[in-house]
Amino acid sequence: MTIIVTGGAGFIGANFIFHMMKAHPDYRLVCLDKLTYAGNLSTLAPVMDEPNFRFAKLDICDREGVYRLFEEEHPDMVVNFAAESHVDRSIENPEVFLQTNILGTQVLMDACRRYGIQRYHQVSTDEVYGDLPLDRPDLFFTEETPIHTSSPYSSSKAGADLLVLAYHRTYGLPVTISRCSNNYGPYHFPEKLIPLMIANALNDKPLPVYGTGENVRDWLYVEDHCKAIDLILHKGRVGEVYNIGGHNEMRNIDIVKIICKALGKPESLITFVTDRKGHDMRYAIDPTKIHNELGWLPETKFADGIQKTIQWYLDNKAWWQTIISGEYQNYYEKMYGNR
Ligand code: NAD
Ligand code: TDX
Repeated sequence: MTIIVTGGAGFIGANFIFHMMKAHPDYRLVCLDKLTYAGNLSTLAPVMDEPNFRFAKLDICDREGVYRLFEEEHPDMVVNFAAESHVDRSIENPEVFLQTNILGTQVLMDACRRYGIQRYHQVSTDEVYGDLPLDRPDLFFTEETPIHTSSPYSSSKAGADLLVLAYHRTYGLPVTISRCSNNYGPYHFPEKLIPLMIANALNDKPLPVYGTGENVRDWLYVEDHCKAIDLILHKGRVGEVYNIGGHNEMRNIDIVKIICKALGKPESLITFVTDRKGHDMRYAIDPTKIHNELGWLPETKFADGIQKTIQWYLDNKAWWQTIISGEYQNYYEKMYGNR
């Protein structure tokens, strides 16, 4: 079995490669990644020299390059993690989100049609469902919830999802889609909430909470997400969408306070800053379908996962400090300089 994993030098893709190398040592894994600002080859160092692993630096929008890779590797499956993934960046510059997230998905699926494939899996997000009100804790996103996006990022992911389902219906492409809630864990890029707050707290810098910090996200440990995708690839029904989430809703402000406490830092570092434009209030996944059909359940409780994650950032300072000192610094100034 050969699997092309796109975006495998990013947060979830890299964790997925590590999971698959361990769970299926007889598989060949080919990581296709453009290495944008969010891709980090050093993350893949532990598997780089494995005989059943290959890294190919490639843009998913590069049709010729993608076709060439398919001719060389004859993949049985493609798992598409490659995407522009940061909502704040999509508000600043939507275009690259449409290019990579929609047109790149099309190129990958065209390659699958041309060369044949057992499965094309699209890694999507709960953000395609829009948001839920804070005063309706009884409401959750199911796979039937209408698509109702808020940001250029979520719109581009929803566009890709619709295209994936259209390729299934029109061309019979054997697709599956997973829509997961917010992930956290090792190798999370330090522009996202949890790693940003850990890094800032360790540097005694202000902790910029958007708006009042009451927005709710449904957090899942990244390894649980990877296991769910593995299950969908092997046991999921073609043409189906599966929601992934662990019923772990938390307010942003409470997450930041947990991080302060774990690191022994004062809550006075918390600084409320201008809210994100169009900021979604609450995400909450109903994972009944994947539980009933595939027997998936999250294994890591948030209380344990967040401590493991904080410890990982303490033990791997070189990984995130290199990122923060580079191109990311310019971005940081632009986003937070006058906020
Ligand atoms: P990330 O930003 O950490 O990594 C994205 C990876 O894709 C990087 O390695 C980058 O170099 C690569 N990439 C970007 N554009 C590319 C292109 N044109 N060609 C090839 N490679 C390209 O993202 P992540 O947080 O790991 O998210 C992975 C996927 O999971 C995304 O599709 C995202 O929408 C989805 N998702 C993320 C979360 C989350 O909480 N992070 C939750 C649900 C779904
Ligand atoms: O500095 C910050 N301060 C802050 O209050 C940052 C970076 C974020 N926030 C808030 C915004 C959100 O309510 O924290 C929450 C989480 O923000 P992000 O980490 O940017 O994640 P989110 O916007 O929820 O999107 C994430 O989950 C769904 C991923 O980045 C997406 O790729 C995924 O689809």
